[in-house]
Amino acid sequence: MLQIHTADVAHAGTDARITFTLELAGGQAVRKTIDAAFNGRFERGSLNFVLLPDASFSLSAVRALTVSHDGGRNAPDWQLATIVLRKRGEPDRTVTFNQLVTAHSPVRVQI
Ligand SMILES: [Ca+2]
Repeated sequence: MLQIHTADVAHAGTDARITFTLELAGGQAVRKTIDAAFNGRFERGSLNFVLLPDASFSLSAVRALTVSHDGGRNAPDWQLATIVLRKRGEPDRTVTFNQLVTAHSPVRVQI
């Protein structure tokens, strides 16, 4: 599961379609796209939770996390603070972004 914290500053939120990509040791990737307009998600200062389609991997196998969005709807630029990788029985892994994610410009953080 991803626990995503949007920064608490003006215009931080987004309603775009966001894609999260986890790169795993061995070269596999796990990808999930969500609609940030749904149900008030990904607004300023909010915490949102995203379930991954394949949760069979260990968090320790994650090598990089990439976020991108399609620039959809109004004011799509997204001020992303942190993403915490969480899985039962494993320690959390916190990935710090603290940057603006703009349309079609994926932000990749190695962890
Ligand atoms: Ca939103």
